[in-house]
Amino acid sequence: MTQTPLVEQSRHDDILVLTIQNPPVNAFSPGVPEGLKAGLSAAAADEGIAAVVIIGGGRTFVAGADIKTFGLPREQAPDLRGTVQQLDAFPKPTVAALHGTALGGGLELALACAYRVAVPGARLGLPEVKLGVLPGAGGTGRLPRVVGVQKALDMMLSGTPIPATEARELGLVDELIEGDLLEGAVAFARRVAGQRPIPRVSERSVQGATPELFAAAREAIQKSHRGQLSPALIVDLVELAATRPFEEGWQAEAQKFMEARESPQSRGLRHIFFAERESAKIPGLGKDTPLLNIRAVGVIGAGTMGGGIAMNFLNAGLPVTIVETSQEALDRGLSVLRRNYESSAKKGRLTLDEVERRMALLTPTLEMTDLGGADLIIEAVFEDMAVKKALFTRLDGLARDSAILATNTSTLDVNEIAAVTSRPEQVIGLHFFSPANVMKLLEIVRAEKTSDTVLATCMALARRIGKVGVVVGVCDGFVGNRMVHRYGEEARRLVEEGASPEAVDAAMNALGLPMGPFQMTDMAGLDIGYAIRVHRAQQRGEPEPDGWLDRIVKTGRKGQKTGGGIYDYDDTRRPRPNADMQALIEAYRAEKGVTPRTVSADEITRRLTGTLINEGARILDEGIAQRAGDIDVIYVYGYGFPAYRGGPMHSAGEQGLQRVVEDLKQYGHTPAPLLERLAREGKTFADFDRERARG
Ligand code: 3H9
Repeated sequence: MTQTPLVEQSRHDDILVLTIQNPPVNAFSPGVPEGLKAGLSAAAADEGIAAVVIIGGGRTFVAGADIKTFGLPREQAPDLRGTVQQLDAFPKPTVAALHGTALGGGLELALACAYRVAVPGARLGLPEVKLGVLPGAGGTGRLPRVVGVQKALDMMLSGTPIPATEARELGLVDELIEGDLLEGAVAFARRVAGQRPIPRVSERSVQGATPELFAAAREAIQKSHRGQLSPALIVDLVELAATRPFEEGWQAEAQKFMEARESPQSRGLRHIFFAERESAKIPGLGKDTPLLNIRAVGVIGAGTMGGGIAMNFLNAGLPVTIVETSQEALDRGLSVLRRNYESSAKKGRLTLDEVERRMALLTPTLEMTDLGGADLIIEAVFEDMAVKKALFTRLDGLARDSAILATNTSTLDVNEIAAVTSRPEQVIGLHFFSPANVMKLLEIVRAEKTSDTVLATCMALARRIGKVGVVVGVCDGFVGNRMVHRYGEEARRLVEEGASPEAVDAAMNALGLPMGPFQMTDMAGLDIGYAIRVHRAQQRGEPEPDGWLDRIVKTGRKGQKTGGGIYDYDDTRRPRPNADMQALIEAYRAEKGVTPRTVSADEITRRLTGTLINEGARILDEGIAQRAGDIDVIYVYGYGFPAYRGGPMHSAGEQGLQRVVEDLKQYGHTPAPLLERLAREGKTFADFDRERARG
């Protein structure tokens, strides 16, 4: 029988098994459809074959279409739809045998088979929405025919896979196989081989469709997927599936899939998908770098940051010793932590038993010496170099020799901190983002002497606690805060020139950021940014900062925590303009002789993203970030930059770098040399990443 290298054919008496061998995730790459079609044709022609089993080799069934081929012209894309059609019309029973993940095109392939069997640990889903596309190989038509409209919409709009056990209850899986999957699937195929008619999902009717349900789904996605294209297309297609013949939906789906695939939103989301995976790779750090075993963690400081950091490890089942300087601060920290868990339990995300299990892993103490058993100690104390140095000197004396000493500083020089210890190779920055138990980003700050083992251990640990770890170099603010600092400056300038804080925030909200710069400032606390500006001015020998925002801080309004800052807040924490603050801004402009002008939303977004891109280019050039993609990952996971715009550096490519350069010049900024060079050469930051990877 003809075989392609990606699909193996093997005969088990009267059953033909087609094994997809395309590691690591058996994506539907070129060669897979050819192999499957050849196998199916062979099975159809061979009278000795009664049924076909399709299974994935290695760790998983098919994890979907090959996303790398999404940039190819339509004619060159692997023919998943053709394969699905061949399966749907196949004259003999077909059985999809699922393990690992059956995702996207993988599940669509399985849905086109007559039967599906799975190991209990398998997961099934249609995650296309996360890539800005929609199920494009019959998923929008077939899934509602099996699990009903509501469940199908839930699965497609969330993109979250369901366990095989649930899929069995829903009828999406016909049988769970407890033992060897291949053996079980072949036995199942033999049992159903003679059954006629062959069940075909496309011939079923759709249950549970009402106009109200679709109206509710459309309303819900306005909130959950604000500004995104593909969720609305998914709802339209499921409605079509529910109200029109299967064939009509199938044709419309092909067209809408291509529309979504070609969209800038899908390009942005695909970029982030690959950039996130790329960011886990550190040039020069071999896969065989030995790792330290982290069995117990110490956290210094039980404030908002320390408590949030501790929760990450407790959630992952790691014991944490948390240290404070006073009983009162310790008690307060612990009660906040408990309240956080209890509120998760109220929302049904945790059981009360689990709350207790996690709390039991926590040891509160006032004694620093109790950290002697920890393999990793993270400090989250006041942002002051003298305080940190004294602390690290002390830690060096009491921590076990192999322990990693980490600082959660967001601005200070990690090299300087490391230098006070006798083990600078064990010192690293672990910069969590607030709220630390929620935000997915972890900037892993590699200091000059940080060892490969410590770095690799921290990267692995990030994964273990569900964070996206991105390696950055030492500089003031590292990547994220250094860029946000410039962004904040530009936002304040916009207000000075005439824009209202509300207009600035609204423009960024419209771009897809959940918070604009001033909403963010009010949440973080105005005093935090002010302290940094004072510190910088002192360092540079400049006069005390006295911008309009500094003046607001001096009125005592520090943001949400004092009930108001730039804005007022009601119980729902919705910002409302405050007349006194508006008057303060107007008086400031008058004092500076500024005649306020109208600033358009377009100018606001261009200037703010432009400053991010410009600082990002400098960071990249200096090697503080390894790749532009890393910067994008930082901005998406740490600052809420919409993933469907692919992060600031990717968005620069979408706009054209030349335009970014022109904008910067128009508004009085000097473009970074790297940005200017790439713009001149007609390149993007992705080109730069490729250049750097080639060395
Ligand atoms: C679709 O199916 C469209 C159809 O409806 C219609 C078509 C007409 N393609 O994540 P990992 C790579 S849309 C290409 O680190 P894990 C990944 O880049 C698709 N490559 O492993 C990485 O490469 P590298 C719907 C892919 O165990 C390596 O595999 N499907 C794909 O943590 C390992 O990945 C999805 O959206 C792919 N589809 O997680 C599923 N998937 O080693 C997307 C992975 O070079 N994938 N790679 O860095 C995932 O969610 C996770 O990768 C998965 C494994 C859960 C499968």
